[in-house]
Amino acid sequence: MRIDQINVYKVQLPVKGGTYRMASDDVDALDSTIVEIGTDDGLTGWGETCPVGPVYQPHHALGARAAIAEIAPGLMGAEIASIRLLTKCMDERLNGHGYAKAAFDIAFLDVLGQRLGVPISTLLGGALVDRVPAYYSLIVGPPDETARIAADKVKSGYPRLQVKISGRNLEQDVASIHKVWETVGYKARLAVDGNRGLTVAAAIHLDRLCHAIPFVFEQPCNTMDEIATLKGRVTHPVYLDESTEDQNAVLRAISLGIADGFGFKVTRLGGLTKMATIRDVCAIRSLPHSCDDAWGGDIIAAACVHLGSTVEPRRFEGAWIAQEYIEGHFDAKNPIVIENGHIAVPQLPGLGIKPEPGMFGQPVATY
Ligand code: 0XW
Ligand code: MG
Repeated sequence: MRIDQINVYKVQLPVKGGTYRMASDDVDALDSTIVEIGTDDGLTGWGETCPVGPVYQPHHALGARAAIAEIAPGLMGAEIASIRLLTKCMDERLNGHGYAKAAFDIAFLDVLGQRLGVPISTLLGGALVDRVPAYYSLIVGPPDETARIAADKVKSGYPRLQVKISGRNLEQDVASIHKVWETVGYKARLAVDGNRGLTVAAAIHLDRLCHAIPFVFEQPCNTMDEIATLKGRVTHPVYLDESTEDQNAVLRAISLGIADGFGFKVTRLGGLTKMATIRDVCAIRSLPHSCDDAWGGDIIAAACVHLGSTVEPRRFEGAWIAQEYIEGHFDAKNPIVIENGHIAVPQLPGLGIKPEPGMFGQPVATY
């Protein structure tokens, strides 16, 4: 089963319902890169990588396509059997650029799953559940409005909420956290996400001003080194998100003892295969984590859900997918949807979703 064609598509995903507002950036439309791999025995596999704008983390939509252009010719004719060999082949063409390689990794697993007649979750070690919890991310907004949406989302079944903060004065951030807590209480677990935006001083102040509210403090400051200085100075558990730039960064954070958990992004860690390794490392240290990506349609959503289903539920912080912000689906027959705050794990072979033929238009590159 050899690769005989690779198509690359550029897909514009406008944000449904208005601007998505974070500390680092406001986004209105995202540029997703999709790869379609064809094999000589007629199978097709899909992968996707979609940075949430150019500022959130060091990923760039055009960079993804440039990296894919470097890698793709070297994959032509390659056998889809050993993911390790395919990874080696990609690494020999291009150093780094894990978020672009991730799209191929997902597509390889999609093909392999179809070939073997099993869902990707089985290739990743096996699902423990048939649906995974999602979480809802409350964008930076006025405290009352944030609390109102929080109540709504808890009513619709979300077991976890992430309150985005920063990029404004501390008083408003503290008010948002208090209002959400007063409104939802223990009905949902809470994360407060600084998206790299706070100084160490602001993070310490915020921690003290919200000391009795049980939340995990996600990526409060820009760098891992700044976050390391919070150890012993804040009372809330600290999670790393953007700082987990690759597998080595995760190992560093664990060995320094500065992370109580993680917000993981599949593409940032280099794909499902690399993230499965990190999942197992986290299991050794009983560390909780999510399985998300920064943005993307049904392909990336399916990938997150497959991996999420293999994580021990007591440590699983949920899968964030962009479905609430995207009009329609890539696969109208088997869409990845959040129902009652949870997402069913696809049961069909491979990813379990197939984009409608022709829906992405003409490829921007074909090999
Ligand atoms: C909530 N997310 C998973 C979606 C946005 O891309 C940001 C991200 C995060 O937790 O930082
Ligand atoms: Mg985050």
